[in-house]
Amino acid sequence: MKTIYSEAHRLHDGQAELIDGKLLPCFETAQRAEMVISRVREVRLGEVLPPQDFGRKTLERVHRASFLDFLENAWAAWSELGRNCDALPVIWPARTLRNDREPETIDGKLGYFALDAGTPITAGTWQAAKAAANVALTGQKLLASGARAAFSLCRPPGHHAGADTYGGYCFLNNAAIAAQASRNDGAEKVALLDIDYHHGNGTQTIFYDRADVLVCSLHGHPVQEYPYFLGYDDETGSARGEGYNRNYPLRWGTGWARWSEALDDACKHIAAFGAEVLIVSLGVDTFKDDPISEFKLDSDNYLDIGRRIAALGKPTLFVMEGGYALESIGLNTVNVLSGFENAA
Ligand code: Q9C
Ligand code: ZN
Repeated sequence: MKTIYSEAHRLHDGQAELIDGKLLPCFETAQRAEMVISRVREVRLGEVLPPQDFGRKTLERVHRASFLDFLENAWAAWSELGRNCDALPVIWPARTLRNDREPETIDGKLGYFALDAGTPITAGTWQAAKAAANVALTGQKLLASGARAAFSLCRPPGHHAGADTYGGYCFLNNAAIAAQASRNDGAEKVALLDIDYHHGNGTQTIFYDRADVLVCSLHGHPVQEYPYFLGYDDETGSARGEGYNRNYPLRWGTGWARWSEALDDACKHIAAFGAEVLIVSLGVDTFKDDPISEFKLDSDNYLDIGRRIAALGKPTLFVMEGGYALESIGLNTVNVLSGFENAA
């Protein structure tokens, strides 16, 4: 399987995130992607290709234009104020406040578009986020021209980003952008399987009222886990999209037995849906030693995940999402891909 990778991810290099009441070093680091690409090379998974540039129009099929303008200009506006640390928000439009007016100044804009204070914007964030979207789109193009599978090694990740929101270390929703591109290239039905530890709130909301993109997500239960305010199992879609969103919220401590049962159920629905293309939001923060997560999968389980996904028999694009256990992120991620290839 081919991997698409861009070194431009290094341009996004956050110093600190607000976590446990403290500004601590970011968990989402450049080293993550370096560990994954070195494992891809070590096992000779296949060729490693740079992304092509698909331009802003492709992004606008998923994201609001004013949001893209914000991401493009946020660092300049922030640094113009003489601030040389990362940009983080300090207030949000919570209940009782208006969320229909975008403020003019940067502190207002940050709160308007951000989900959390864990997602710093740095000088190179926009360049890196665009490159990650192009990495996803280049993988999608390989499928459109007949490849059985591809691995888009995206960084920063994407599944928490909505049409006009960023957060959870995500800026542009790489998987959603690829899913939409598949639709525009002629696939009538696209399935999106999100196996990152966290609920893919951005992906869910982007496709929530649509019947052409089925979204299934396995994740930490929102009563216990980030992003807390979405991801329950009664969120099944709206309007024409009713029945085309499926959530599998799982409690802290979930191990392979319960997790794989949920995966099999999601796969059954994807098979019944009759998707022409499968996009997998591939996070490996479900790992037992992940520093911010509470599931208990081990490294061999990832081989099994790959095999089960391969059994669907669909053209499959793997899009990198989370995973923060640096020493194991390469092994676990590539195990999914090897498990898929050895079964396919
Ligand atoms: N106490 C992804 O995996 N912080 N994003 C959670 C936990 C945000 C993770 C704090 C985690 C976002 C792509
Ligand atoms: Zn995650």
